Amino acid sequence: MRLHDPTPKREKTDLRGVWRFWPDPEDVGIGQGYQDGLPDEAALTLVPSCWNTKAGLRDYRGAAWYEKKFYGKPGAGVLLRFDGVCYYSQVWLNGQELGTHSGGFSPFWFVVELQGENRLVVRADNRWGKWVLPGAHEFSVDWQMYGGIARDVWCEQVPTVFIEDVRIATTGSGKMKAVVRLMNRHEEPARVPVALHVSGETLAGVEARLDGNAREAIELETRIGNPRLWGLGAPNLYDISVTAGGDERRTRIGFREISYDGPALKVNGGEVFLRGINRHDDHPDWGHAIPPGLLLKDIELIQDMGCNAIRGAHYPPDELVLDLCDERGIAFFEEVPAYQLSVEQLGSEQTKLAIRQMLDEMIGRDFNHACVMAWGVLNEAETQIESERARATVGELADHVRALDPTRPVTYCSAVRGEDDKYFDLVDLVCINEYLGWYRGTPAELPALLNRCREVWPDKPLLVTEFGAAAIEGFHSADAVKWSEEGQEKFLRETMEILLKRKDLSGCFIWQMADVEVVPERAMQRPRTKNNKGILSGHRCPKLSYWTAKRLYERKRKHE
Ligand code: ADA
Repeated sequence: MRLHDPTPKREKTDLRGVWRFWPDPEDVGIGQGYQDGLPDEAALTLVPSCWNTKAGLRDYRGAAWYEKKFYGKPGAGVLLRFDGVCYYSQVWLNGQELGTHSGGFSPFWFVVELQGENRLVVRADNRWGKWVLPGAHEFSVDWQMYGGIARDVWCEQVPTVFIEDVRIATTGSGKMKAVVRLMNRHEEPARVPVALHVSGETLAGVEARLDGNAREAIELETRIGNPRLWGLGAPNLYDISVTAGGDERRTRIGFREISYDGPALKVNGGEVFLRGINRHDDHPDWGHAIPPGLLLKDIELIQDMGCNAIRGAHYPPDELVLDLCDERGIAFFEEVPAYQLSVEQLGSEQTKLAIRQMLDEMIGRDFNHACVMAWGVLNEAETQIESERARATVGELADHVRALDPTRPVTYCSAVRGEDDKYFDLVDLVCINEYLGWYRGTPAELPALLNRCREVWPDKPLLVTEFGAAAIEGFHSADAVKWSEEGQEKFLRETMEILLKRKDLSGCFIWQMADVEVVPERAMQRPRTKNNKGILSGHRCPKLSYWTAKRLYERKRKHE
């Protein structure tokens, strides 16, 4: 669900709702012909949803099948879109395979012709392996590997020539450059007028010529005078419409400039301090398929505690989260799920290509969101180990992001303290995840560590993108022992007092907003099979540390 309709002229069929569902632990479905219809005894389920929130399937990792019958206009050309299927999916329509997709957190679509009565069948698979990142070692992820059609599904009628994508780069001086990607569905060549409208005023136009069954990218440049800039806490957005013949795409943009050519991160020329928090798209009752109202509540809770930034751990979130951040002037640090890769995985061609695909899809979906402040290509890979192939991968991924989007910094998050990391010279920001006081040492060691980081990397913005401690909700201790709410509060207070005073930091991000479910392999490290470092419980009930974080972030905001 979005805050605005990107394609208002297209007649849509919403495919959310009740589908037939059938787990396939023996993975025999294709041989049994499930693509032509599921077994009669198939149960019902809701889409979007994650099967791990269904009784008896919490840790099911394998294939499962979905089926939906729906009516359409015979012969109508439609774009059939999935916003996210975890993690690998195959799709059939009326018995014909449409294709596959790898990756659970980015949209994919097919352009097809409908019949009157249509049968849509999806095979989803949440095992990790050759097609799925993050890595494939035993403790691969510190979240739950949910499976299922976790985000919205719908189809929308498209004309012969339609707009596939619109990306608009802006500057703080009001310049805007739109790249409009068109598709011609017919074998006959076509000509269509393409125009760019800003807040209802037509500012640029051109006639596009397309060969039969071809795509074409059109560039439209224009400028508006004295734009109301988008900034942290200043959510000035502009409604954009791009028309191409009878089709229209709408988006919202912000005019702003992010600069990072020195030790400070700046937005519209002013230094910023990101009062951040890490947030998973996770809920104990919904998995990744969090209803819109709860997503809104998350953003309200985050804003209410004085945050002005969110890091999307560790994958692109439901796009509604970005709509809400655009509208509230909250910065978003977005990354792909390339999580704790070994230096060997980092050096493998297959891994690089998989990360590249995820970057293409993340940036393709979210380019126009004013709130996105940085693109992250890795989280906690073994970047303390020098390797020519790993260096080549990091360099190529960083350059690929810059080619896709020259307007934002590219980075990765490292768990090896900045001074020991070998590849930060290849990216624009130094981002370190540091748990002094939880996994080792004490918060009192943090200033020296940050000083060394600053010495090694004097000319790049420095951010602490994770710091945190665990607390089992409701467990209290007069001695503030580990795992108690008092212990978490003490850790957070001591650490935030240090971080929020530093003039050489561009931000810090608490790990993490809410407790999240994790894979069973982590159970011995993660009591209750949850990552308990939330300052909220999984059901968003504040722990003691929430109030401390709120107090300290509010104090920081008032002194800005
Ligand atoms: C890492 C990782 C997080 C989480 C955290 C923790 O920094 O990036 O996903 O696992 O550690 O809780 O230890």
